[in-house]
Amino acid sequence: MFCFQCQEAAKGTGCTVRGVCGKDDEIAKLQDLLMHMIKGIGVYMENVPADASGREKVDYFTIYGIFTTITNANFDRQVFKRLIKEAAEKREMAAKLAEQYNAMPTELPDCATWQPDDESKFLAKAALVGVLSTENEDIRSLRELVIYGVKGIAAYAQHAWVLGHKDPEISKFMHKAMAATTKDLSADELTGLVLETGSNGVKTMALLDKANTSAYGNPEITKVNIGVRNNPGILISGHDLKDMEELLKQTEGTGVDVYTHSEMLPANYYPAFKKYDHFVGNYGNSWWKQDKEFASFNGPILMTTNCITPPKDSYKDRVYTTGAAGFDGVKHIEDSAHKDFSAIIEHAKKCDSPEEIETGEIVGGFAHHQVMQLADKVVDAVKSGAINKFVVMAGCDGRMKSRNYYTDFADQLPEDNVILTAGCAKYRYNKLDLGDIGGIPRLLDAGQCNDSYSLAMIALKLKEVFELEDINELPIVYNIAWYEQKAVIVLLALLSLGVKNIHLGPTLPAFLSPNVANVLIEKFGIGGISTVEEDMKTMISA
Ligand code: FS2
Ligand code: SF4
Repeated sequence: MFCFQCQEAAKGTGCTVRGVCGKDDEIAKLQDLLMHMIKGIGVYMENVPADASGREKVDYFTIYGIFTTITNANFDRQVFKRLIKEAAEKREMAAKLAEQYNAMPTELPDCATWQPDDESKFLAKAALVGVLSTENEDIRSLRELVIYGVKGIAAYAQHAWVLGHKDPEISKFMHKAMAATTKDLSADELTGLVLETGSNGVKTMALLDKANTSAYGNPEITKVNIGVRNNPGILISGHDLKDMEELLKQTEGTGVDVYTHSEMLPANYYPAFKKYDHFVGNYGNSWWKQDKEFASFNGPILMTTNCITPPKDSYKDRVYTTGAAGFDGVKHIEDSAHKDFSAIIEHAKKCDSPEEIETGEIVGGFAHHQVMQLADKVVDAVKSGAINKFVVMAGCDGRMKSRNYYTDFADQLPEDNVILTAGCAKYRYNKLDLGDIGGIPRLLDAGQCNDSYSLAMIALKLKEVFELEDINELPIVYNIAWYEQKAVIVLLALLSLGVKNIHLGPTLPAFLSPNVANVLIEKFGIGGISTVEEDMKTMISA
């Protein structure tokens, strides 16, 4: 196996024996083969018109299939074997569409023709089509940068899709991007595609924002309880708000409480969810602490998406997955318009109530609509100098010790700085007492990683209010923490909006070759991080 798609890639170069995430050689290879098959679908679909009838099944398969390969989403080898075979059926449908719409490709690469009819050949085939099959390291780097951006798009598009918000133009782009990685494109052409991926990321995050807010209302300032009650509970994690809705509805009146974990925390900010009395609050911290927190929660846990870590035996029988998430030997709730969570609810009734690990409250809910309500106050604070800088610290959390940097950085920021955050990166500092500036909290949490879209909207609004030509003239510093591919699309989205001088940490991606990293540094001023003291001088005091 070879995988270098996340920030924890072994030795900063790539996992070759077993993933730091727990992905083994077989699963890594099956994921590579699935991606190969999906590229084949892209080859047929890239020129099929967006309004072609009959494309939805193919589009959704591509979105869903790619999503399963994102870091920490799915570790179930049977799922990948099934998806690889299903990909051949969808590729057949794609070929028919291409024929029907006069969009047949002139060349058919291996991914468009290879047939997965013998399971015993999957691993040998996978070994030929993985990341390292592109020999030139710069082309490999650019291709994978596009692919990882598309993985982020797939995750967000899938969430929007299940809420009934679909954009065939985004699907068309995904097919085009996947197909492009099979072609002999120059580094310049691929760099152009990287930016196009970013602008499609903006479109997808906007689509998901619309899907979430039209279904559940606009997030609003909320105090979230981080303590526990005495009833049995279900802990829900991941990013899928539709699952959240179904779970809350189905648990109502059962005597079972619901708590969020990690990236599901922002569900607490939505009016449609706040109305449920048995929705208690948030339990625990970000994804990588789940081994301890799932153990002490005592009740069943529903993983709706990433990030899953290999479950410990002490709680494995209490874990359920659904949607694109999966793990060998863990119970899976099948997809349907209205998922049936009764098994988890019955399970919860037999469990002890959660063990208290914290008490108190945290505050969040500062997505774009809520911040716009405070716009006058914010603008006045900037004009008067009460707010000197905004520091965007969105992104992901992770296991590495070096991420303590973000706690220290937040803690040491001058008191006239306001942090804008989204994603699970916030757990490094959301329990610090950072105070407020004239009633505006110094930590504004917009929501999940996809709600980084809100942070971009806030920046664009400020640019308009202050009548600036360039978004980079704003007093905003970007110090983003990344871990997996959704952070890659957030980064590319910001680049496509013209944001420069983003700092990315705790380390730069292993998949950036030195030359590609240089292009990003020269063209966009991307930089890494150093020590808190040094970065305070260069990012904040400068
Ligand atoms: Fe955090 Fe993990 Fe949100 Fe990422 S829960 S690192 O996949 O998507 O952010
Ligand atoms: Fe390694 Fe990350 Fe790939 Fe897992 S997802 S195998 S940790 S690079």
